[in-house]
Amino acid sequence: MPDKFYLTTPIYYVNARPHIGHAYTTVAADTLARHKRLLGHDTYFLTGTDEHGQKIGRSAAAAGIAPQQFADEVSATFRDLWKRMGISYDQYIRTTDAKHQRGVQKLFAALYERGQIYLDSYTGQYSIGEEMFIEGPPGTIGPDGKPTETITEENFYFRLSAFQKPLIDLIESNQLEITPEARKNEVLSFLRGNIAEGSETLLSDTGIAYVPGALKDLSVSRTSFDWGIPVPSPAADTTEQKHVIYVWLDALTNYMTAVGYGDDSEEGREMFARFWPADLHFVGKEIVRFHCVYWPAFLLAAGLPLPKKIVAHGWLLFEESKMSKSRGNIVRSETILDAFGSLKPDAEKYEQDLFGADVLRYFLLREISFGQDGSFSFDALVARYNSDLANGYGNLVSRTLKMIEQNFDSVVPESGLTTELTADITIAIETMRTALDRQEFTVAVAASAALVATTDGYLTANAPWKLAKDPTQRDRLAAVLRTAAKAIRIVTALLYPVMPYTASRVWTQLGLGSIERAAELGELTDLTHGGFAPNTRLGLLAPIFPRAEKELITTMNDAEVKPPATEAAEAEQQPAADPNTPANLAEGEQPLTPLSDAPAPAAEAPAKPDTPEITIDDFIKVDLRVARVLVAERIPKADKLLRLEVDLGYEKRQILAGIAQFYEPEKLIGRKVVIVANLAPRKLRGLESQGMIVAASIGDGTPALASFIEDIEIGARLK
Ligand code: ME8
Repeated sequence: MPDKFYLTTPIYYVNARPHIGHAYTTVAADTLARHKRLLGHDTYFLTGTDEHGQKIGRSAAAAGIAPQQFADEVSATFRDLWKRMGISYDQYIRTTDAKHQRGVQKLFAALYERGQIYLDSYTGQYSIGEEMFIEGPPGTIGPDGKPTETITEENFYFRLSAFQKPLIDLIESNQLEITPEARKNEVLSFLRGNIAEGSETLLSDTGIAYVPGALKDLSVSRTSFDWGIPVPSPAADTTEQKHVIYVWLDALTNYMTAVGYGDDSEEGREMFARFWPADLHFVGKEIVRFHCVYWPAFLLAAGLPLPKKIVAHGWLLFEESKMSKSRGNIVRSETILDAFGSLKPDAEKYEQDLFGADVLRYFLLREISFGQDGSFSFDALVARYNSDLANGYGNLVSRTLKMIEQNFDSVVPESGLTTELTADITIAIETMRTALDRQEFTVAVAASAALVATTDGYLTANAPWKLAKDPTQRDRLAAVLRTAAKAIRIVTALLYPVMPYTASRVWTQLGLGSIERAAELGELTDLTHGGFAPNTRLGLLAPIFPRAEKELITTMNDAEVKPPATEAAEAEQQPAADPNTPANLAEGEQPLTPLSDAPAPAAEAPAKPDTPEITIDDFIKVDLRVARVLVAERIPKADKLLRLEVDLGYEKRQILAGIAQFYEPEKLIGRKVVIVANLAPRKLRGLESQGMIVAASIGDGTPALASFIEDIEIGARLK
């Protein structure tokens, strides 16, 4: 009996309705859940909504309704969408559920009783969007691109600092597995701290140096608002103020409360023993730190088992930047369900939705390399649909089945089963299943597309339409069509976790009945066995993937009404730029005069600089452009340099910047910067630097990267 498999998506904030970024994670998890169920695992798939915290409280206030009602309404839009899309979750958890709140209070109390939480007071800069304290002067621009607010709070603190080495050891040894590797390294580099010249270091179990004390204790309660779970006794009895539990401690705990933590009934205890620890948490890359540092630390501190694996995917970009409501570059899944559903005018509404959902599922998993950022566009969606599904899989199914209908009276021919394509089929099964087990969705779906292409090639090479005209070739015709039908059966079973609705339609047309039933009976577990029973009669044939015309692109574009820029009320996750540590410049380079409105530290007025006057013609020679950091990494043996790859929209560049002592590379990824784009290239440490990053020089020369409050598109020129 295969093991149990418990997998989760992040629980989504209810400050805004879902967009296809949320669908992306959910679809990936749903596909994996279906795959695991097919293989017979005792699978449990959890999703839900994150409903507490200041961000939600403020959104509710802006909407003029009570937070609970606001959460109810937005949470329902997620559930409704998942229903339309046929998402097969086993539980939809809400952090306002009473059982969740009980579980969170139980964890808080357990941590307090174990001495892992203590009371202290703190004044600092608080990012409302990120729900976290940030180091920096007042008005620092937070990771969400908005100024922080000064907040003094008496808070409960969690002894996160005590878990620096245990976490490093667990992650380095893969007991806590993090993929992809880049995300694992990002977490490790955060945990190890900034190793500067002369800093005191210790060694992890695998012999890697880290800076002790780099991981600070974490504030885990708030008093400035009350939309959250109250801190329970006995901790609550030690303070006059009313504290609510930090929203991330609340939210992360959902993964346990969903499976019985905090439910002391026999049923609750059994469920917890059956499913905890989670086998896999899917997350977007911006919330890796919460899942790979805070969450395991809370669990270690409470003496509970850790999740086995955290898989972080990249971002869906639309019009070059991360899809988010505040940027107005949102694509809703509903737009795609409606548009593709319209290709099936005779189907019931729920079937139109499931069909549209399958198209979206296929596209997201096939087109966007899992783990990396990928651009979404309606053009690409329609192009991929037509090439892979209408012309590829759909056409293969319809031409094979039509020939069986015409030549064998709709009965899958029995004679002449050949061994042709057997090797290709075996490879497709192995590649697809191994890739799904590794969450390499792109590889998995490509394997099914490869088998479609091979089978198509097989038909073209054997030209059954010619064989059909020659009565002496009847056996050969039977063999060719049976072989093709066999390959289609396998492709369809393989695609079932990816496109459950269309796979079930093809399965019926193949005369195999209900694929859901076959799956339940375990008939899809070992695909090398089984097949067509004698005299299998095809079902009713009908086109599966009608061709999509160009107008569909216009329809979808028109459906996405862009909100005005002022509707930028929503805070969304960004790669955490470090607001405390501005920075830049290649080694030895002079910083330019500040070009951004980055806040200068409060100090006496600076002396007027004695720089020579230039004309506008001189200035215009400097080509300053906005670029996005795609890659940021340290350079071995160069303490000060970071190697960056930036995207200017029209091209990508490598830039070496002397900011390694001020910025952690992973915090720069995704950030927009200003570069001098027409600076002559030069070599530093054997690497070519193709430009320079612009920064203000503050205090004793600490650089602060130029940035904008507005969302500027990459490639934009500063003049
Ligand atoms: O972070 N591309 O909720 P959230 C890809 N409540 N994935 C995207 C995306 C995009 N453009 N936009 C969103 C939270 N996502 C917390 C989580 S978990 C204990 C608490 C997906 O509503 C992706 O999975 O901001 C990302 O991590 C998640 O939605 C963020 O959802």
